[in-house]
Amino acid sequence: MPVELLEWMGASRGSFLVGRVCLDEEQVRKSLAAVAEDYTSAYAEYSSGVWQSLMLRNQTGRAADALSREYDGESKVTEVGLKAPYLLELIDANFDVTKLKSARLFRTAECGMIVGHTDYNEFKSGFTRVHVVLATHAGAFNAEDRMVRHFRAGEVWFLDGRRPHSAGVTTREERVHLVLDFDPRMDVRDVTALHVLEAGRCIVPARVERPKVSKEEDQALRGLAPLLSDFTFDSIFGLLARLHVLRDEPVAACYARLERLARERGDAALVERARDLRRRMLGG
Ligand code: YCP
Ligand code: CO
Repeated sequence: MPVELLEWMGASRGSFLVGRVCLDEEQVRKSLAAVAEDYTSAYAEYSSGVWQSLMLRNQTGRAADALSREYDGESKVTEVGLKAPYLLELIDANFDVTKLKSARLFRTAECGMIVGHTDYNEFKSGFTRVHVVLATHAGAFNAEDRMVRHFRAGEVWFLDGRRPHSAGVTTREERVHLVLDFDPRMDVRDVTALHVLEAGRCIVPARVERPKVSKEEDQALRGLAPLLSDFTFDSIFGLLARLHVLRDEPVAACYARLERLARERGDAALVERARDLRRRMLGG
């Protein structure tokens, strides 16, 4: 493998706003309604509450192949993709579909989220990943490292999956992203149409500022240790996993907090369960 490619693969640039697409809101609404029953539970182990995905294009053209895959060659439209022609056209009009490996919808609602994780741990190279915001509202967030952002409708983002990140909604209302995985050797700017890059030039990303965790809050969270058990594990983790959305701390801090509670509880099996969860979400 050429040195440049190796270096590039190891490099992590952080996510950034790439551009903007024009959306026909009525058409978006129709497409999302047409596929509303087709979401799968793929990657449910990463979710806390409602977070779902579905395949519009992938290697096989079968939506039931709901996990992402590295492969050579071009993607095929799935039977679910055929129900949302506007979204297929949106992709064709704004991106280089010949370099596209998959097109998915990521949906989150009902105060659900995808918890802090890194992508591509199971892959050799991963992908050049782009998010296009189709339907959103003020309660939708995308977090990365110590930063929380609000992505607006039509915005096109390069998502750096190698940094710990989370996403979700703080209200019941749904948020849907179109997620495009391109050949990892491609730079995001080379798979995105010029008019999309141009349209994004003057957009200032929306950041969400949060107060620090207060001493009282920190103590209250640590006070949960006696209540931690197999029974409460997911519920307590669900709270810790949401903390960085409300308070200024890194996405990945939830795992250290959870492990600390398990240690204070004095339960070796719970400590191992916390460590195992961290490894599965963050890799390594
Ligand atoms: C993926 N990674 O990269 C998945 C999506 C979170 C983990 C869900 O396709
Ligand atoms: Co991810």
